[in-house]
Order: sequence, then C-alpha cells, then structure tokens
Amino acid sequence: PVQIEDDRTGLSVETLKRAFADNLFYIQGKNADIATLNDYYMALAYTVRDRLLHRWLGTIKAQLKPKVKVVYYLSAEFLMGPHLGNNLINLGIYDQVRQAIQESGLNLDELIAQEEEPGLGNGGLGRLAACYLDSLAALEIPAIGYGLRYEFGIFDQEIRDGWQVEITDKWLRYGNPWEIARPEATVEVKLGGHTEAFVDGAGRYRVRWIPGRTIVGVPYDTPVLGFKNNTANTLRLWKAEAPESFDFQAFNLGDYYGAVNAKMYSENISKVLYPNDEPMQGRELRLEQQFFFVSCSLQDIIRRHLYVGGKLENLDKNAAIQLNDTHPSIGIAELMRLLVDEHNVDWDTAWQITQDTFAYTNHTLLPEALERWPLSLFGSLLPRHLEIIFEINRRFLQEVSAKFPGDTGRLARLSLIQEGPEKFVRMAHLASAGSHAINGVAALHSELLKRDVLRDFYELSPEKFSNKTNGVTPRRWIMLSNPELAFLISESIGDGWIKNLGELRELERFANDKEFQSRWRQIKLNNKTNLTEYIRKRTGLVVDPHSLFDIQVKRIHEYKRQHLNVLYIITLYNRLKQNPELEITPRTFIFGGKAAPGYFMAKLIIKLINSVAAVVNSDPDVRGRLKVVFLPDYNVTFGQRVYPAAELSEQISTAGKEASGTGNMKFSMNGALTIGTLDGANVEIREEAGEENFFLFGLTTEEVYALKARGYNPWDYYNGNPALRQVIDQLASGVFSPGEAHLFEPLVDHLIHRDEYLLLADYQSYVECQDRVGEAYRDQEHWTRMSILNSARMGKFSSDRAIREYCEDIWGAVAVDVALEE
Ligand code: 26V
Repeated sequence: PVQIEDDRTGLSVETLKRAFADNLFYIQGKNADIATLNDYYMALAYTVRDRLLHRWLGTIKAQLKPKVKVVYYLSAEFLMGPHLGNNLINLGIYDQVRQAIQESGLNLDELIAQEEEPGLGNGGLGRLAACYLDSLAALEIPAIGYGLRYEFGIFDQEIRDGWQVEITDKWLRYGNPWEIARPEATVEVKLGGHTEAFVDGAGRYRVRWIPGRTIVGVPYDTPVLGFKNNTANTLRLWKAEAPESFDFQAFNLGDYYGAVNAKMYSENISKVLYPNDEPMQGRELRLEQQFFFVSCSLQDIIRRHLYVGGKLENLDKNAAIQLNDTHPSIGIAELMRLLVDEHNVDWDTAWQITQDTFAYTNHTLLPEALERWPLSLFGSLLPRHLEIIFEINRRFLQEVSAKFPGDTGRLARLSLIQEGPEKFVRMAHLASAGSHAINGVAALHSELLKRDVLRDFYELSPEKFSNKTNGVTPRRWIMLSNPELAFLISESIGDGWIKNLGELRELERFANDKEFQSRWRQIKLNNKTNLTEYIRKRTGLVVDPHSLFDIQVKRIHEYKRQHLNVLYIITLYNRLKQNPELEITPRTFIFGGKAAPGYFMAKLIIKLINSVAAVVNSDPDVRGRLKVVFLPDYNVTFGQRVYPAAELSEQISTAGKEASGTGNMKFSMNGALTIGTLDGANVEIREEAGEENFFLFGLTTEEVYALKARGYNPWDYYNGNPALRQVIDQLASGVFSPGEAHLFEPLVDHLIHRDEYLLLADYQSYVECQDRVGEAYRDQEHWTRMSILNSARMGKFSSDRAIREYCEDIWGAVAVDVALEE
C-alpha cells in the first residue's frame, strides 16, 4: 500500500511542502500570487505548531497526575526571543524544513527573520526565565511558567541625533501563531474595597474581603519544547479583561459608555511592560500587575492540585513555586488568603504549606532596586493582604524575639514593615520570611546577600540560603545562533555536548591543533563578516571584519560602566592623535543596549557613545585603526547575531554590583575572551577558564568597600593621572560635543565629585588591561588557543546544570516521561 503521511504531523520534505502550501491557503487565506513574506512566515509557523501539538497534549496528560510534582516559575518577565528557529532545533527538523522551504522557492532565514520577537522582559532577569523554561523542558521536568501577556513589550529603540527614542512595541500586530487562548480557564481577581470581621457557622472568627472591583484573567498558552524529547511544557501568560457579569451590566444600566470606560481601565493592567531599572515611584499599576498575574496563577495552581485529587495540606508535595525576584512575592500573602479565607485552613497549617511551597531568588544587591510599596497604596489596593502581612509580621517578630531577646534593633531591621514618616512593605522580607529557600544567582552574589542585604535573615535561618549560579541554554545560544561552530564542535567531539555541556572539555585536545585552530578562526571571521553586513545595513557604517571586535551589549546603567569603556576609547584616540605613526591593534568597539526611559544618566551615556563615535569615525587620522558603533535596538534577535561575532566581551561592572550577568556566559561559549572585574559570574568564568585565559582588572569587592569606607575622592585620581585628566577635560570642554560644550557636564560632574561606581579608581587598571588585550591579539595563534580553551571550559554555565541544582536542592522535582498523543 502507498504510505501517505499525515499533513499535520509528517516530517518528510514532500509532506512539509504540502502542509506549508496548505496552511498558506487555508490559514493565511493567501496564495503565492499575493502572499507577503509575513504570510509565508505564518504558514510555516502553523506548520511547525501542528507538529508539536501531540507532544504538548501528551505532556499535559502525563503531568496532570496525582503524584507528579510541578515547578511553577512565577516571573513578571519572560524574554523568550523568536520561537520559530528554536522550535525547529528542539523538534530536530531544522534541515528538512530548510529544504522544504527552499524547494518552495523561499529562504528559511528570511522567514525566520520575519518573526517579531516577544520582548516581554527588560534584560537578564527575563531572559534567565526563558533559558530556565528551555532547560526544564529539556530535562523533562514538569513545569509551567506564569507571567503577564503584555500587549506592549519592551519598547523598540531608535537613535535620533545620537539620542535614544522609544517606540511602542506592537508585537501582536500581525497575530501570534505560537499562543493558544484558553478562555475556558479564565479566573477572577479582586482589587480594592475593604474587609469585615465575622463569625462563621462553626463559631470561628473570620475575615471577609468586600472588594471594590473585579478583573478577569484570560490565559494564553505557549508551548515550550524540550530538546529532541517528547516534553512540551507550557508558558501561561495572563491577559486582563473586564468582567461582563449580569451585575456589571445592570449596574451600568443606561451608562453604556461608562461601562466601556471601565472595561478599558481593566484592560490596562496587562497593557505594558515596565522597565525594571527605573526608580520606583508610586507605580500603582505595577502593583496591580504583580497581584493580578500572581493571583491568577495561584488560583490556577490550586485548581490543578484539587483536580488531581490533592489535599491542600499537601500542596507542597505537588507544587514548587519559584519567585523570580520579589515581583511575584505578593503571592505569599495571596496564598495565605486563599487558604485561610477561601479554603478555611487554619493559620499555622496555611503558613507551613506556604513556606514549604515557595522559594525566592534574589537578583540584585542595589539598595535602590529593592521593592517596597507605600503602606497607603498597598492598603487601598489590597486591604486584606495588608492585614495578612501584619499578622505574618506579628508572628514572625515574635519568633525573632524568642531567638534574640531584647534585640530591638534586629526586630526593626527584620520587620516586613519599614517604619518612618512614610511606612513601606518590604517585599524582599516578605519573600524571605515566606519561603523555605533563598538563593542568589552567582557565588559572589550569594555570599554578599548573606553578608549584606539579607544578613539578618541569614543569621535567623542560615539553612534557607544557597547559591544557584545562573546558566544559559546552549540550544539557542550556540546551536541556533552559531550553527557553524556547533557543526565544528559536533564533528570533533560528537553531539553529546548539546544536552551535556560539560563535554565541551573534550575540545581542549584541539587547542593546539593547527587545522582546528584555523577552522575556529574562519568561523569567527564568517560571523564577524555577517555582523559587519548587518552594521552596514542598520547604521551605514563600514567596519573591518579583520579588526578586533570588542563588544559591550547589555542594559545601559552606570554600574555596568559603559562610560568606562568610552574613557578607554578616548584614551586610544588621544594616543593616535599625538602619535600618528603609533601601531595599535585595529579595533571595532561595538555597543548595544537600552536605557530606562526615565533614567537621564543612562540616556546621556548613549548620547556620549554616539558623540564619540561621530568624532572618531570621521577622523582620517585614525582610519583603519579605530571604529565605534552603537547598534540600535539590542534584543534577543540581535544578541543571536552579536555573541558569535565577538572576540572580546566587556564585563566591566564595579565589583559587587552585577549579581551575575548572563551575557558574559553567551560570549564565552561562543569563543570570546573576557575583559572583566571580579564581579558576579565573572569570578566563576575565570575560575573555569583559567586565569591565563581571562583579562582581569579593577578593584575587588573588598577593595571597593575599603576604599569607600576610608573616603573615596575621585579628584585624586583625576589630578594624579595626566591621560585620564586629558580625557575628562575633553569631555568637559565639548571636544566630543561640538557646539554644545556643556552637554556632558552632568556626567563629568558626577565622575569627578562623586563617582559612585569608581570609574576613576579603576581607570588605570582598565587601560593597562586593554593594552594587554591589544598585544595578545597580535599573536593570532595564541589568541585562538585561548579562545578554544575558554569555550571548552564553559560547560558549567549551561542552564541545564543550574536547573538540575534547583531541582535537587530546592524543588524536589524529577523528570516525567511523556508518551505521544495519537
Ligand atoms: C532594578 C533597579 C531598580 C531601581 C534602579 C536600579 C535598578 C537596577 C537593576 C534592577 C534590576 C534588578 C533585577 C535584575 O534584572 N537583575 C539581573 O538579573 C540577572 C539574572 O539573574 C543577572 O544576571 C543580572 O546580573 C541582574 O542585574
């Protein structure tokens, strides 16, 4: 009999072509005469989605069972990046699909490039959540990611006259083929109003919350595929809508437009992603967002638990809820409310369940970044939760008193409430008190947490604390973004590294192999050439792919010190101007990153980079030796182009300020060497790579503390260093801002008078280190050897390793086999 493959599942090139044409016609409603590139992308996306559905349904069936423990990852951000290419990799059908598309007269790369990436995150924290979902699925761990379906994600960045301009991110404009709405699983969320005490039928004292308004949450599900296995976990994002109950309509009788207005107000909740690095003012809507998605998710979790016949007392046996920073930490109070008020569980039992279920990851030490909500705002939005927090606090402080009698200072420091003229709820304290596990995201960061921000919590419950060094997924960050390198690696050591990144160590034996070295170099050159073409298209600048590609891409922030990098660029420029014959290693400095819209200094740093670029790039005296590029709109898609093309990775934050960093890992895996401080995960990267393969500079965390304690005066550095002084004077006098002499005054003022992030203190060390980099690059053979060894030793930084540690030490979650649905 003739075998005919099913059009929805078949994987032969012929079937894929037929399915693709079919979806173009029946889903997009187009034929080849009128189809746009986007229509073709959509048709392909649906073709791929068809092929993952039986995995997805099989996974749901396998995981919705009584004895299965599910990881619930609560995060205000998921920076997933484009799905199409990644899904092709994880399904293992990249090559067949490429051929099918080619035989259909199209180009797969162009279709992949059509996808508008879901930018539902700011940076590291959101991207980490995405890498963790990838690894959870790769390891077949039952997991659901819960978050918000922002209608507008992180803004698109344009550069006009050197300044950042923000453009609305309308990512849903052309529809989203990767999500499926599940309106049947809608839940209600209450806000505002007041509370009342009453005595229930059993004579028990209870509290009733009479809310002021109701919002409904509609879940939208996106599958998250494991690498070449049958697992397809779910990312469930909540969209806020207005309820349209009978009451609601009656209430608004005769006021149709008033009702529509209320509807628009409700829908605001999931409208837009907030920058996480903007100083927090009374952002009521942000607290509403946090409570909204957390309440939806907890109701969903409880519903799932009861559905499989679980008892609430055993919630922690079926559920591990991870708080990605404090953004979802209101969940502690909400779970208490659901258990005590709605499910009639007694307080002590409820508190035990809550603590056993929740765990908290801290992602920053910056004091200004710790979330606190004014009591007044909190109480008006969540009156019942505020009462619950007071009660948690009362009992908590009682325990503290018992352990440290008479220590009132400690009580004040530990309290969930910050006292003072204006009182605040401290969300990190709520998260710490309500969780059984607390972790930092790199070894150094976890140590500093214990010593600094959460010191009192550590002294109270040291057993809660652990470190979980971040990781990134090698599927997206090597295979998908650097296919040539992936091919070379697999050809040399087999393809086991994709699931077990530790195997990269086997590359060490090729480090001295001339033939391997030259292929390694050639791949880097190809990637640089690709980036060169992209730079030309986006900015019009022509750069030399044979120059050293020195790259800093990350959010723009003073603590990340993009402007330290600029100080070195100007130093080099000055040297070349003073000595036109000077031989230096030709370099291309590439920057990318967004500034929070309200962060003036960060925006000024972008302007600074572009201003220096304008002077340097147009100066014939330095032509062929120095180029500076700011690439607009840095995002996941652009990251996939940039990491593979980098030779030097800039990780130059003030020691003690960058919790981990994850870009540092992506660069390193793809063969870039790091210039960096002993900060965040840099410490561990250097430890793994070997100190001889890492360009280290700058003060250590201890030295930073000591210097500040003894009284840091940036003036001394300015006065004592002629090269530095020249650079600062040039900035102050308008050399890089012709016609606007005072443009960079705020930056210069801050540097010479305060210099909170110690740029001047680290300047000389950075310059000398950069000079060593330039020297080292001249010996290409040696550089390549370092590059190979460096990549070979990055196995630790796979998110698979990180997720295994979370599973074993915090979640108690194990793999569940998935059988495919027929
Ligand atoms: C928030 C704020 C708010 C106030 C102004 C300053 C500021 C600066 C940063 C933030 C973000 C805090 C949370 C965050 O995104 N942390 C990042 O998490 C990554 C994943 O663990 C980690 O690699 C980065 O080092 C860390 O900055």
